[in-house]
Order: sequence, then structure tokens, then C-alpha cells
Amino acid sequence: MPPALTLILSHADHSASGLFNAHGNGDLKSTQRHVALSRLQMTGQLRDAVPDTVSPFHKWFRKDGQDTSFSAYMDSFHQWVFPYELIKPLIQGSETVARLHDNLLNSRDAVDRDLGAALECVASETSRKHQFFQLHAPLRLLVKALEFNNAQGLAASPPVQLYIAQSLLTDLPGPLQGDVPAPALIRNVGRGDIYSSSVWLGTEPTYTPLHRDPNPNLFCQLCSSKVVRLLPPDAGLGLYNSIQMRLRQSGNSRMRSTEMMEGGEREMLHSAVWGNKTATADAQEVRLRAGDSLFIPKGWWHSVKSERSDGHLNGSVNWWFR
Ligand SMILES: O=C(O)CCC(=O)C(=O)O
Repeated sequence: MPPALTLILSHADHSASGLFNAHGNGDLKSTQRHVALSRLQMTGQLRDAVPDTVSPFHKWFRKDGQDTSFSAYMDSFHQWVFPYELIKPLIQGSETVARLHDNLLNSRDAVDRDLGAALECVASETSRKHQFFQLHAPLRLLVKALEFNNAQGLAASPPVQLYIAQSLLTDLPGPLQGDVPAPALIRNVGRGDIYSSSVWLGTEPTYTPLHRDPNPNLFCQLCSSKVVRLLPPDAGLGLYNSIQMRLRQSGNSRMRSTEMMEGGEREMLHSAVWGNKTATADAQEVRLRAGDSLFIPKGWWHSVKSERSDGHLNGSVNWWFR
């Protein structure tokens, strides 16, 4: 199966969508909608424009049967520091983080003991009421969490949920930046101006609540798979506002923010998008496998989660452009 480029095109009626394969002969035509493809200057260029997520896949990752881990090439970047998010479930799963913390602190390796110290804020008594944490640590912490999740297996308890989320591609070491050049598609449309770009690397399950971005987004799946639920601008705003009202607050951070990562806001956004079918009648769902890319038009609301939840590696990159 060739990699797919799924386009949800933001046309006047906000409803056109199309799924293209790598050869550009998707089913958009069959929707019989007059979509301004020329506006995106993609006619005839789609084949070349499909982002190349295959090269970084082979460079950064190694396939282990059904699962994926980091390749030996990534060993030289283990000390590179990243921003992490960590989810510690309030009920079942908090002890898993404590066990990883203890394992690292008891290691003979001084570097691993430092990683254990980085988790202190999460394992401490005072953090008991919190579910969402942010910390900075080297890539090696993610490698250790993957090894830990693998070794404990799912039967024992839920996996450690660590996420290098929305970490700037421009903050990556030079060679890694060079592995994920901006795809031709976004250099050739609009002003060709890249507003920002990110890498997303985490242990599954990874999750991002409903939000919208200030610019069009090209989101590319590097390894494993994710499910994206998208809502048109008005429907998304209505849903977001109704949740804010129920929470008796007026959150104005409609972008991905820390407030939506824990407590009532996290729960309500999650159940509205992923639980209750009637609330999401306008939603479109897209499944992205390694090599697939999704165009998210400006203003479209989206919530993203990994398809699997068993502690393995998930990786994506994205570009916001104008
Ligand atoms: O992959 C994710 O967890 C979130 C991605 C996202 O929300 C985005 O690219 O705007």
C-alpha cells in the first residue's frame, strides 16, 4: 500500500475531503465537489509533493517484529535534551511511574540515576493530586521508558506515558533536522512561509485534546499509527464553548495548552470527542499509519491519539505554514 496523503480541504462549505494515494489519483473527484485544488497549486504535482516520511523512518527507527524502536543511529543523540510531558493516571498507573523512578535511581549507571532524579517531581508525595507533568530530560529517558514498558509487559500494569510533544524541529541536532526537511508541498503553497514545526515522540498511548492551530498544518506520521478526529471551525468552537460553560470558565487558549491536559477540562474534552457520538456528528476521523500525512486547514479543530496503548514508540512530525 503506497503512503497516503489525506486532505481535508477547507473550502467555503468546510466539507470537502479527499484521500489521495502517493500517485495523486485519489477519490476527491468522485465527491463531485468544486474544490479549489488550483488554489493549493497541487494539480499534477501531488506525486512529488507527498512528504517523504520513509527516509527518516529507516534512519531513526528499527522494526522489531510488530513494534518499532530507535535505531542505532539515534544512539549518538541520547544525551540531547527534550521537553517532556508525562501523564500519571490518578487511579491505576501512578505506581508504574514510581517503579520507573526507583529503577533509574537504583541503577549502577550515573546517567540513569540523573534520569531518576528528573522524575522526582512526578514520584513525590506532593504531586499526588496531579496527573500532568512537564520536565526536561535527555532522549535517553524515552529510551529507558520504552525498555521499561517492554520489560514489564501490559499484564503487570499500564505503561509509562511519556511524550516529547510539540518539540521544535529547529531545536533538534543538525543531522536530525536534516533528516526531516520541509516537504515540497508546503514550500510550494501559500507564501511558502513555515510558521513553526514540531516533532512528537512518545510511549503509547499518546494523546492531544481538542484544539485548533493558528495556521494550516501538515502532519506526518513517522512510526506506528495515530487517529485524528477533526471538527469544522464552527462545530469545534461550539463544542469547546459548551465545555467551557459547563466548567464555568472562559478558557481562551484554544490552542494545545497545559490547562487542557488534566482535570475536568481534559475529561470533558475527551468524552465529547471520543466518547459521545452525538456530540461529534460533524467529526471526520482519519487513521494515519507510518508514511501517511494529513493536511489540517487553519481553524479546523482536532484531537489526536495513538491507535495503540501498549507502551511502544510513536513518532510524528508536523509543519504549520502560511
Ligand atoms: O500528535 C499529537 O499528539 C498532536 C498533533 C497536533 O495536535 C498538531 O499537530 O496540531
